[in-house]
Amino acid sequence: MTIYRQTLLLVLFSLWVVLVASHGKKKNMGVTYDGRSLVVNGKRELLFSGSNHYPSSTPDFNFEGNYDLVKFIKLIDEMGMYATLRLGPFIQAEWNFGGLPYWLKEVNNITFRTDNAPFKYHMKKFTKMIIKKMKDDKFFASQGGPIILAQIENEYNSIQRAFKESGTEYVQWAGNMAVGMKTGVPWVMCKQKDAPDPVINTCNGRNCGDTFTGPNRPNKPSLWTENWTAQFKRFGDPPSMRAAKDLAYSVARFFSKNGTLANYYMYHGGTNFGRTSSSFVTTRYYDEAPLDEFGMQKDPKWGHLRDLHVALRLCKKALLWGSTSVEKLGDEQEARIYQNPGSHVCAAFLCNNATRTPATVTFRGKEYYLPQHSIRILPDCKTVVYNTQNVVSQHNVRNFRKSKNANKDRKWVMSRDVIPTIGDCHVKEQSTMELFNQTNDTSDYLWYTTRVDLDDDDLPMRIDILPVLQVHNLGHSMHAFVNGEYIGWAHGNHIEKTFTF
Ligand SMILES: *[C@@H]1O[C@H](CO)[C@@H](O)[C@H](O)[C@H]1NC(C)=O
Ligand SMILES: *[C@@H]1O[C@H](CO)[C@@H](O)[C@H](O)[C@H]1NC(C)=O
Ligand SMILES: *[C@@H]1O[C@H](CO)[C@@H](O)[C@H](O)[C@H]1NC(C)=O
Ligand SMILES: *[C@@H]1O[C@H](CO)[C@@H](O)[C@H](O)[C@H]1NC(C)=O
Ligand SMILES: *[C@@H]1O[C@H](CO)[C@@H](O)[C@H](O)[C@H]1NC(C)=O
Ligand SMILES: CC(=O)N[C@H]1CO[C@H](CO)[C@@H](O)[C@@H]1O
Repeated sequence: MTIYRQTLLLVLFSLWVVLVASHGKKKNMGVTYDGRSLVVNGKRELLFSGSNHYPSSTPDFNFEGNYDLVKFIKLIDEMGMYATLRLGPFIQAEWNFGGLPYWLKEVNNITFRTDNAPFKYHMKKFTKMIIKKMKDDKFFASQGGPIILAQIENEYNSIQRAFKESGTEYVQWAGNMAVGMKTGVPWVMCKQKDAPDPVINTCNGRNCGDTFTGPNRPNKPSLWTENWTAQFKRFGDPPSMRAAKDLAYSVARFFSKNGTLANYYMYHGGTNFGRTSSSFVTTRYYDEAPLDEFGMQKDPKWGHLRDLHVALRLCKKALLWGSTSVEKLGDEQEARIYQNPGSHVCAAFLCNNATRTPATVTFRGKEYYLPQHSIRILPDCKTVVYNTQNVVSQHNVRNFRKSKNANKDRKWVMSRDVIPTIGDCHVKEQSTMELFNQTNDTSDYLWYTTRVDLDDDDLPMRIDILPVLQVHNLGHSMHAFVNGEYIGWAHGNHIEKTFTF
């Protein structure tokens, strides 16, 4: 288990364009980039990509027993897709301890994710090990394999300030360390404005078309490494949906503003098996993604995005080689145009940013009706092939039936816990010890026992006033027993973590 966590990678695979690109004869010119896009085997590319945490996938995709990353990358290659290797080692990913193994916490003098020698030692060792595994099987595009991009760290900027200069040092160190691995493919750092050259700083977010401040050098492309297709759920959360229309708007907007790669997070949801989850996160992980927990299409999201990708691909030449301009069409309406002067290559995005009101605009002598919060895509600057607000893809519903097969040999097992007395406790301390530390992250349960001797003077005189047991701890939930008798339970939630019992 520990070894597995250590090698958990977030693998993203790209769809569509990629299928075409890799069906030709393989060249291994590797991957570079310019101010427009990634340059794969010598050619600029538009890339559509979807995140998948393969260990959370349905059983026919679950390499149980070995969690075989190598096998997974091979499969991606066989399917004619590319991969982005986001190797962390801290990956967040709503996973125990963000993917870091428990033992790392016990390393002498370690401080995670900052300019700290023990942490850097282990981070480098891990990165080297993964890169070697990938190189041994010739998985990098520079070796003829499917990996076209790699990521070090993850959204570090959310904690960077707490570490002051040491945080800044660490970012530089991490970027340089990764580049030093010589993979022949570019590295990215997401949400990291100060990513050191030649590492590309990329956007994570819901509306990168409007929120991304852009690459930190003109010779780096605009890439979107995480865009929520919904939101992961925590126990007690209301249902979370992100409408297909809204998602399509954001992606179209990003591509209308120099974007050339978008990765959906998640594209395929999954299941948190066993204890593989972070606190309060539900077992069902990202079921609202275009491919649900079971790998089935969720429509219209899946179809509406497919149609969007087709429309964007029709604009490929203009997007990758055209020069950009903007034409104001109204207060909140604009056209974003990619055009090659002196050629017929031209693509336009007609955008209505008003959230409530539709508008009719005139573009190059023709009238266009733009629903509220919508983008129309015109791959020849004349013909509308796609409108983010106009969902033509069918809605589907999912039904569940009991599976005879799955329920055939089911065996239920019951076990009985012995309620320990103080004499049974292995560790005796004056204050409660940390659970994570005591169990080495092998269990979420731990008995804490204390003994309080009361004599008659301690007990209230009136029988309607009961003694109060107060437990101060940072655990998530508690079952309480007094004199071997169950007296009740209490728990916190992700917003209000503490509770009083
Ligand atoms: C840990 O830090 C202390 C105090 O800075 C130092 O004395 C000790 O040698 C360090 N231990 C290791 C294993 O680096
Ligand atoms: C897109 O890139 C061009 C240069 O290639 C630049 O002039 C323009 O400002 C960029 N647009 C946005 C929205 O970043
Ligand atoms: C579009 O509207 C949003 C909020 O309604 C605003 O934050 C954003 O700046 C607007 N973008 C443009 C290009 O007008
Ligand atoms: C728990 O943490 C303490 C202090 O950091 C350490 O000395 C001890 O070895 C840890 N316990 C286990 C079981 O690892
Ligand atoms: C946790 O790890 C420590 C040190 O490796 C070991 O002594 C202890 O027995 C382990 N405890 C559990 C509950 O696995
Ligand atoms: C993972 C990630 O970047 N998530 C972002 C998705 O978009 C929302 C809204 O912009 C952000 O709050 C999340 O951080």
